[in-house]
Amino acid sequence: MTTDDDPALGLFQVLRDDGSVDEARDPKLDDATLLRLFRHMLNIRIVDERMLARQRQGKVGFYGASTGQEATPIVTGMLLHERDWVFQALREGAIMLVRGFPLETWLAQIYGNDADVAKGRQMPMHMSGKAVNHVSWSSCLGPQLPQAVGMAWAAKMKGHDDVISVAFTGDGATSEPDFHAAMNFAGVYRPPCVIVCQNNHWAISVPVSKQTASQTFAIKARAYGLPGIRVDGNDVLALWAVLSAAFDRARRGEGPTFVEALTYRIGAHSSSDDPTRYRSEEEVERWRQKDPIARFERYLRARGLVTDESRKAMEDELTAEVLAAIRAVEVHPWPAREELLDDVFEERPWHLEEQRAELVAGPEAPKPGH
Ligand SMILES: Cc1ncc(C[n+]2csc(CCOP(=O)(O)OP(=O)(O)O)c2C)c(N)n1
Ligand SMILES: [Mg+2]
Repeated sequence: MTTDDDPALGLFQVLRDDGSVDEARDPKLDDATLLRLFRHMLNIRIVDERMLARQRQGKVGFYGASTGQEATPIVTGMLLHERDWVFQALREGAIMLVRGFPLETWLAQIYGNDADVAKGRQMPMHMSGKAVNHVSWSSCLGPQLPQAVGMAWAAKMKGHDDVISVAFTGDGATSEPDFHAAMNFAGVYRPPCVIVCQNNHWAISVPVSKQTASQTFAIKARAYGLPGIRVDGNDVLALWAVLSAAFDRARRGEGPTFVEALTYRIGAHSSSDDPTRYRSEEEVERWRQKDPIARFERYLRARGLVTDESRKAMEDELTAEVLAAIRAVEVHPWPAREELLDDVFEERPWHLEEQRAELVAGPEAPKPGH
């Protein structure tokens, strides 16, 4: 077997750079699905641009964009069923939007205001939604992986045969003990889960060459006894083929899969990072040429599904929707401060009563936007 024939060492691709496809691997999606994929990708790119600007204006404290990495979360969101579970890392929040979570409520998490389902108690970009079975990630890297494996295992034990869970990790988080614990449990107990590594080449300033000596991340799966497959993470059609096969396999009770999606973080790690300190503009430019949205757009144009006019109309419409949602969310006040100590105990013990009384007697926080 050559490297290219080995799914853990080769790179599964469908879309060529010129917009043509590998016919043998093409998942042959219908026009409406192709356009929905494109629309969702464009949407999160616009959200990211606008929210990074809001962060610079001091309206929100922190933001982590998925620019350049939109394809994996959008394809995942489109493929999942209503009862499936998602355990995201930093850059997969858009899955919630694809699964029908309202943008305004999603944004409220970033503002931490009273429209946030988590009541403003999480750092920005740690969104969750019970309505879409989406679990917030933890700022410390890795815990979402054993959580997802446990969730799938629980579903299996309860006989919920149609439910799968999907977990995400970055390349950097594969060095965390939780990654290895999750992969080992997945291999041994074979719950219906899929673990996806978004290999974007960097963990803040640490390159993949300092993260692992393995030939690829996908090959790590072999040691744990589960299939590993390496896919072009900037190729929407390849992701569709690989992820749908992995999800179906889990759904059929045939066990977990580990997927490495090769991609690149075009922007900064987060609003607190300056990537010019550790990587070259030439490298970024090389990856800009592989932009997943532009590449998919070339394919859609070649199929006659996107024209200059339809592209502009879609972008204008999405931008108007995003700006409307931002305006709507920004009028919300902070959560009432007396709520801060709710939900800890069923009945508040005396020491929390005391702290609550002190909190309420103290000075008020400034209103949002000031
Ligand atoms: C246990 C732990 N160590 C370090 C950090 C600081 N940190 C936050 S994000 C990050 C890089 C993560 O890289 P990767 O897993 O590749 O994900 P990416 O940000 O590239 O999507 C680091 C080191 C942390 N949050 N938790
Ligand atoms: Mg990374």
